[in-house]
Parts: sequence; C-alpha cells; structure tokens
Amino acid sequence: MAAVAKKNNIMILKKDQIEQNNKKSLSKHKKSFEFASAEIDSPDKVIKKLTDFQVAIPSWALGTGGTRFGRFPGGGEPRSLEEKIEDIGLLHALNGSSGAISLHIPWDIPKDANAIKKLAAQHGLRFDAMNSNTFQDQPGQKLSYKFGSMQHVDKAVRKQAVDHNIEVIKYGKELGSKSLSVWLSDGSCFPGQLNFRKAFQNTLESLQQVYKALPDDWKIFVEYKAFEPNFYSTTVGDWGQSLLYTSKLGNKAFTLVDLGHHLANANIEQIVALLLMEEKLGGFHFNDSKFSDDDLTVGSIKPYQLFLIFNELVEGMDARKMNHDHDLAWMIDASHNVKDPLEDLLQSVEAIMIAYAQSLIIDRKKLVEAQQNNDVVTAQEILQQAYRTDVRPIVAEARLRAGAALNPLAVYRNEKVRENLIKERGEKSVATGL
Ligand code: PSV
Ligand code: MN
Repeated sequence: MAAVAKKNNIMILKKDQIEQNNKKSLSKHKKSFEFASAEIDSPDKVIKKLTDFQVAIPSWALGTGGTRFGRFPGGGEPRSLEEKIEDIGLLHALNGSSGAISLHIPWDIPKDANAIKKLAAQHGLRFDAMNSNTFQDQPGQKLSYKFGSMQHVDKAVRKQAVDHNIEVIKYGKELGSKSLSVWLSDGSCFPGQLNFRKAFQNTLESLQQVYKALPDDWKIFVEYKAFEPNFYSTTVGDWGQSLLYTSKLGNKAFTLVDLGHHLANANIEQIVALLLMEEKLGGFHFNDSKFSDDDLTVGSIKPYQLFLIFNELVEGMDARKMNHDHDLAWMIDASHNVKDPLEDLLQSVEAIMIAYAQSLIIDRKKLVEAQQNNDVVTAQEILQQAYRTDVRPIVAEARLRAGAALNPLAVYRNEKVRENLIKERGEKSVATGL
C-alpha cells in the first residue's frame, strides 16, 4: 500500500500526504488566489462561509450506477456501511466539504449504531437526513408496493409503509440524525387507475401518522417528483403538492427539492425563492440533467441554472437570517454510470462550492437598486459579473484553510486511492443501492 495509510483497518488519507501534494501547487495557487481575492469584497468572509458549508453524501452514491440496460462496475466498491463511511471519509479529507452522510434504509441498516457513529466521527462525519424506501419490495416483505405505498387502496399496505418510516426514525435517532426524507414513487401509470383525491388523502393520512412519531427536534422532508417510475400521475408530483402535504402536516414538515424532479424548463430558482419565503424549504438534492432525472454530475450540464438557484437560496436565507450550512439539508443525489463514483462526487461538490461562492459575491445592494429602477440590463450584468468571476482559487483557498487538498481530484489520482480500494475490496465488489 504505497501512499494510502491503513490505520485500524480504516483507509485514510493522512494530513501530511495532503500537505505534500498541496506544496507542489502552492506557489501557483497563491498567485491566482491573490488575483481572485482582489476581485471581490471581503474574501475572508466568503471563505469562512465556504469552509462551513457541508454537503451530505448519500450512502447509495458510492457504487457505480446503472441504467435499466446494464451496469458496468469499476471495482473497489464499498461492500458495507463501514466501507461507505470510509469512502466518504476520503472525500471529506480531500475537499473538507463532505462532512455528512445520508443513509437509505433498508440499503444501509446500521447493525451496531454506536460503532457506526464512532466510525463516522473518526472521519469527521455526522448523520444527515435518513431516507426511507417504500418504492421497492424487499425480500420477505409481506405486502407489495406495486400499486403504491402511502396512497395504497389497502390500509394494510399503508400501515406497512408508515411502520417502515417509523422504523427509519428509530435508526436515525440512534445515529444522531435529525431528519427524515420521504420520497414516494406512488402514482399511476394509466388514466383511470387512481382516484387522485383518494390517493392524496391516503398519502396525507399516512404521512400524518409518521409525523406523529417524529421527535420534536426532527424535521420531515417531503420530496416531490413529476415522473418515474409512474408516468401518468405522481401523488407527490410537484412543489405545489408537496407544499400542500407539508402545510397540512405542521411546522416540522418541509418540502425537499431535487433538481432532476421537474418537468422540462421549470424555473427551479423561483420555486426555491417562494418555498423559502413560506418557510417551507427543508432540503435539497443536487444533480444535473439533460433529459429528465438523469442524476448527472452537478453543474455538468446547466451550471448557470445552478448559480441562479444558489442566488435565490442565499438571498432567501439571508432575508430570514438563516444559517447557510445548518438550516437546510444539502445532499448530492447523483449516480455514475461511466465514472469512478468518488471522482464524480468530488466534481459535484466542487460545482456546488463554485456556484455557492459566486452567489456570495453578487452585489446585492446594486441588484436591489436595479430591480427598483426596472433596469433590466444592469440586473443581468450584476448576476453575470458574479457568474463570470473565476472563484476557483477562492474555493481552493477555503479547502486549504480547512486542511484539505488544493486539488482534490489530482490528489485522489496521485495517491492512487481507487487502486488501493480495489486492492482492499477486490475488482468485483458491489455496493448496495439502486
Ligand atoms: C428518487 O428519484 C430520488 O431522488 C429519491 O431521493 C431517492 O431516495 C433517491 O432518488 C435514491 O434513489
Ligand atoms: Mn432525490
């Protein structure tokens, strides 16, 4: 094992390995940082916000994704929850911004919660939202979710779905998580299959039962999606429907926005602004798409849209004096068919940090003025000025100050992380998940 150290069977990137790598590009970085920081007001304040900002990695994103036509695993995939934590620990050591893990139950049931908590803490990770799964049937499951879960015409199926969510809360409590994320694939494939009103009422009643079991200091997120696997109707199909559920549920219930879950060309930034205004935005799933819910690397297709979304997020959170890092749940929800999942996640986090940094440097005073004066041209100029500023050295400086890598991808490759993971876990290991 050349450069990657093994300590108590935990694969880690040591601080001095990262420092050694940073040394190689430090003088070049200093020059570009000096130039970039001269371009913006209060660079230290921006850097502090960037350092604080953490994006959770879902436990299902560490294996190679696939399509319904096939899957081409790349080797060294984590075989257990412990190894998934190890992977996220590596990411966090490299970028300093992946300090949280989001679990999907039953894909990643913690058998020994204390040991898992301890292992995560060793890597500087906390447990973000817990995700339930009533969109698949599990081996040995009594009743099927073929025709939905919380919407189901059969009360017994609805109860099974409710009980599962309550069980997920129980696992989350043991790990110190504070939120439950519910995504339902419920809906219908053909006209006439469902009574929309009854499906909504059944779902609401089921969610209300889960809500009753939610601890006082927890939040529940209701994630919407316009299509897939149902293509005629979806019972939580858009932000309006999610907002209906979360408003009826109470003040611990929030809407969760997944970037890939909208109909084509939806104005996601406007959705975000209004949900924040209503104090009903709870969490965010980042990815990118060309076609539908493609789950592509964040910022790989529509980086300007990502920036515009961050612009509204920052404006809306600041208007309510919210804490950027803690008050919303940030998570990557992407999948990787042809890339190394860890490299892909590094790219996604980088894209998020860039868009966040750009939104922090928008001249908000001038933007308000331009809006007041109906000066459309200036308003556009102000946004594009921020978007066209190269903030990469600022983001790299934030990483450097956090003890992480100036160039995470380069360190990942230099230190042969994947090769070492393959040595440890084998060519044919398969991660749980989709
Ligand atoms: C559904 O498409 C989704 O976005 C939900 O968040 C799921 O929990 C996740 O993907 C994983 O399949
Ligand atoms: Mn999602």
